[in-house]
Amino acid sequence: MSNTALATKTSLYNDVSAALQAIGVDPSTLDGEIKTRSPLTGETLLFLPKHTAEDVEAAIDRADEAFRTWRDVPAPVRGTVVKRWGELLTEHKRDLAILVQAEAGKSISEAEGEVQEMIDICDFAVGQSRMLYGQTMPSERPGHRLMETWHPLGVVGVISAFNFPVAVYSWNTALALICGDSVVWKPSEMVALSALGAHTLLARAIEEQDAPAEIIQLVLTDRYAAEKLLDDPRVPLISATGSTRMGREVGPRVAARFGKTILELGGNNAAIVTPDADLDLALRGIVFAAAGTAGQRCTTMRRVIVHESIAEELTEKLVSAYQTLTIGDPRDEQILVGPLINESGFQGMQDALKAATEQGGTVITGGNRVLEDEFPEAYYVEPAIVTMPAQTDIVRDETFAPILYVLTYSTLEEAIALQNDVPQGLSSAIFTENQREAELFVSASGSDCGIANVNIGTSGAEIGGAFGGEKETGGGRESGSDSWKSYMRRATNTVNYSGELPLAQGVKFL
Ligand code: UN1
Repeated sequence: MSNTALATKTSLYNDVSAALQAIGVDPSTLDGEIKTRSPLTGETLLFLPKHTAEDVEAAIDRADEAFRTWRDVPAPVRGTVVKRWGELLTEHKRDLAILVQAEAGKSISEAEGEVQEMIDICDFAVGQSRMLYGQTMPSERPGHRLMETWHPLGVVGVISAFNFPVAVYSWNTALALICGDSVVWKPSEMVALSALGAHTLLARAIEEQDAPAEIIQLVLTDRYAAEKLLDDPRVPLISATGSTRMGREVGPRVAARFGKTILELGGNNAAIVTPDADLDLALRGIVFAAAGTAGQRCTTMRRVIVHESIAEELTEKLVSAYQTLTIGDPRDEQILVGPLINESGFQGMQDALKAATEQGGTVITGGNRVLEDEFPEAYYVEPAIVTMPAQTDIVRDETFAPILYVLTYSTLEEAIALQNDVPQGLSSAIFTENQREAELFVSASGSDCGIANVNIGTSGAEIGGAFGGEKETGGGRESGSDSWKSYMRRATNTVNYSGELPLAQGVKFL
């Protein structure tokens, strides 16, 4: 089907076309098998070409070839490409946010926030390009130097999910590029236009800086063609964001050929609210983390573990706050909660609510589909709060929708045990003004997650820290801190300038 055959040109279509054009993509040139659909209205936006398995292979060929030039470009020079990308993203922040909103259904503030994460990681990576430090260690032998050097790794395969269509790509790509790697990106097909937008701006930055054009490759395809990336030994690192189910396939498959992975999989993030919490602050932190982005972040708060003495008060406050949430098409800037991505997201939420009820829970607010008459093809829901008598199976599962389970506790040790007793280990939080409680939570015997916060919610991490989690979340770390090391290989060098040949450990030979 051709784009010109689309019967009606709605205002959404026009906004998306204008944003694409501003970014440098002419929508009339797009055509093909990938159909992009907006969760805002359910309408089809545009068709894009779909790459085959052979195309993926050819993309790997080109990226591998370009890597051989790129790896020898000095890292601070590589940084200028990322610097320019950051400038272009700043210039086109609104345009890219319009695409993200159209395809992922976010409020414009959250969509712009996602582009801001890209700009931030570009800044970070530019600085890091001058700080790819290796250490020098004292050698045990006279006249010897012992040191380590960090070298580019090769082609990095980035697999990203629908809910953060562009930011997660940028965390990986800004670092991979300054580290001297090339990148093949397989975004979720559901957000192909956002991907094309982000890719086009980076391609322009690369061209303007006279860097090799082929260091970035965008493959728009399904998971089957993308399997080429998993199996190709020329792709030493796969960074994959998505479900635990996906990670269970990707991890062992890449490991079977001794490839490395950065896995960012499911989260089942909780907040503990203690009797010493500032309840109004906790309330705001919980509502944003639980209902924001319609519950479709991997960092979304899915559980509140509240002390029994304040459970009733907090629950009442939460229910009142949920009543004030504006739900609907987030092109209206007053709207806080947009749609679920699609029908299967909606079905998943309904199934989870049913299971929760069967397992003894009570839905105390929300859970219903709304605006069905206005948008029969889109899935808007009231965020739900469900009180649970215990941490049953459904609570231990990640449902990618706005369901907040409320559990109670009597001792902090019990609360921490509950918080940790799920298969996932991404993000966590405690709300308390009591330093002992806060310190215990962030200590070795506290939260077992990759992210453990005090007096803020579980979502909305800054790029400066390492992002990722433990257990079924996959163990990967990307974004800030020293995550760049995952995109490089370390060589240990012993240099002998003594003219003698003393052996290590005092070994004598010849
Ligand atoms: C994700 O949901 O995949 O911490 C990423 C956050 C955002 C990133 C979420 N900075 O919520």
